[in-house]
Formats: sequence, structure tokens, C-alpha cells
Amino acid sequence: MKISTPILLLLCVSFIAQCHKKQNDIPVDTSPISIQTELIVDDLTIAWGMAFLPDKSLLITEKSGTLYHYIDGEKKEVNGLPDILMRGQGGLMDIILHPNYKNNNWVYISYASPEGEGEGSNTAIMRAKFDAENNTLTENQLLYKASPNTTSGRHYGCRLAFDNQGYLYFTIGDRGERDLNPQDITLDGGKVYRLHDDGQIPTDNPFVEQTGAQIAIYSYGHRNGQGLTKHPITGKIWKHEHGPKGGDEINIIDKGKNYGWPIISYGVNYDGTKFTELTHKEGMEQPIHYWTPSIAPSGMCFITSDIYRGWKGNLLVGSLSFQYLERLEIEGNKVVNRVKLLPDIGRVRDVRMSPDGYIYVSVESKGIFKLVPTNK
Ligand SMILES: [Ca+2]
Repeated sequence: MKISTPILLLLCVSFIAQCHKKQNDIPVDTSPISIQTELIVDDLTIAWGMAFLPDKSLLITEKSGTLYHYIDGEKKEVNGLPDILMRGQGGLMDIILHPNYKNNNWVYISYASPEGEGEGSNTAIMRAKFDAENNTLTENQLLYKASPNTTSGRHYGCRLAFDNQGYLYFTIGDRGERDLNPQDITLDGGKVYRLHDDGQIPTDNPFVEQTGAQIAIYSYGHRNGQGLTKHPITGKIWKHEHGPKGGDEINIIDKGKNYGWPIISYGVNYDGTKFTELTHKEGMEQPIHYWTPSIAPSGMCFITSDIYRGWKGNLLVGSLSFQYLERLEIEGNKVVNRVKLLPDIGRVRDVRMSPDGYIYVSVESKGIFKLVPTNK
């Protein structure tokens, strides 16, 4: 396990502070502010994605295949979803709004689709207009469908994000085919993709000239991306991805780059055996951060509001396996400190900021919590 010296020091300081608190029962403020949680939406199983509408109401995807509109304290089921196959990690997944949603009502949804070639399913991206009055999706358009289908229930991705130029990015995981998909740009899976908002493939995507390539691909050599977000200042797309045992990563996505999976990795097989000796290779990008042991990251957003004193510009990442919310302090493109928030709250599946600047986390089997500072 490699931890850089500054991170190690900060972890030690934090640990000592916590011990001090236990021993003397004197409150020691280990972070600039303290937080309490308010359960806002209950009765949810796996709320995989959340999207706040301009009126602060909320669209929620339940992985088991229900889309809800939460408004005025009530969860209303939204009609008009396509055919979704529930298997393993696949089902109804992410949801985001078009950057100009106010004027066009487009929402973007990722899901496991059984359509097309072969038995099973693969990741699909669609958009539709959300008709809030009638609680339904209309004008559904399929924008991308990975192929072929597979009966594997593993590594669908699939997070969605827009950049400042209005391009749509999404992740598709390696579908459990580590040695087949991620390094081969003629195949789907283990990639980040880029489309125009209407699904057209940008003519300057990196592999448009390459024979046989899947030309929606923007970067490759990825494992399974469960977090994707735009940096609030640079506008770059940041992504995290699950490693195997160890080696979960944060990557900043650049056009046409190879992020190395599974040729280079900081992780090992689940049984502890090695699948590569390499952590670096020329022509392959290094993550800006990696987690060993794996936290199983899910959901990711930058804090851009002033509500949480001292936290502006920090990155939030949910942890499924260790059941907390991680706050990462960032300087430029470097992670300089990690802080554990909401310890033992449960499997944190998604984290988003609402239009009024509050942070919301979705926790499996519990629901959606709002984070409220108590000593602002
Ligand atoms: Ca990598």
C-alpha cells in the first residue's frame, strides 16, 4: 500500500485527533465544520443516480428499474422508460440533465438494454424530454448502445457528464472481459465515450480515422467507471473507476489517451495473485490518485457552493465497500488530503450538489440524505 508522505501525515494527525477525542471526551474539531444528515427521501433500495431539476425537485433512478420524480415531499413514478434488463450490476443507472434543460427538458439516462445482437444485455444511453405535468418521458431517443450483448452482469459503467462545450461523456465498464475489451478500440467496453447532445459522433473524436474503431470512443484502457464529473474551473472531465483488489483510480480524461487497464494497475486479483507486474508504462496515463485498499467508489461531485466552510473545490466520492463519503482536498490536479465523512452510514451510491448548493448522498437501503452544516 503506497500512501504519499503528506497524506500519511494528515491521516496520522486526523487519527491522533480522533483518539484524543475518545480519551478525553473533549470535542476536537478535526474538520473545519461539522455536519448532520437529514433523511429527505426514504423507501429506496438502490438509488443509483440523482438529478436536481431547476425547481429543486429531484429525479431519482432506482436500479431495479423505476424512475421517480420527488417533488413536494412525494415520490411519483415516471412513465415511459425503455425495456431494461436487471442483472448483476446492470439495471437503470445514471440520470443527468441537459445543460440547457430549462429550455429543452432533455434528460439523459443510462441503463442495461437487452436490445440488439446477442443474448443478455449491454449498456445503453438514451435521452427523453421529461414532462413533469404528466409524469412521463416523451420523445425517447436511443443515443448509444454498446454491443454485442453479454450474459455477464458485471461492469456496465455507466456515469454521464456534460462538459462546458456541450459534449456528452459516458463510461462503459469492461463487462468483465479484462483481457478483451479495454485495450481494443474496435470493441465496446472499458472506455469513455463522447457524443454531441443529440447522439451524433463528433467529427474530431480521436479515432474517427481509424479503420474498425468504435468512433464514439474518447479514451480507453479503463476498468469500470462509476463516477464522472466536470471540474468546475478547468472544465476537464474527471473520472473514477473501480480497481480489482486495490487500485481504484481517479483519472482526468484526455482525448485519445490510454489509461492502462489491465496492462498497468496498482491492484491485484481478488484472490491476491498478480495479473501484472507493471504500474507504469510509456504511452499509458497514470491516475492522479489511487486507493489501496479499494473503497469501491461510486458517485462523484465537486463542491462549488459556499455552504460548507473550507470545502469549496473539494471532491466528494461515495464508498460502497467501506460505507462512507470521502472528501478529497485538491490542489490543482493533486489530491492533498482525504477525509472520511458519514462513517458507517451505509453503501454510498451517489453524491450530488443541488442547485441551492447543498450536498445530497444516496445510501443503499436507506434513501437520500441532505448534508447540513451545524456550525456554519
Ligand atoms: Ca489506469
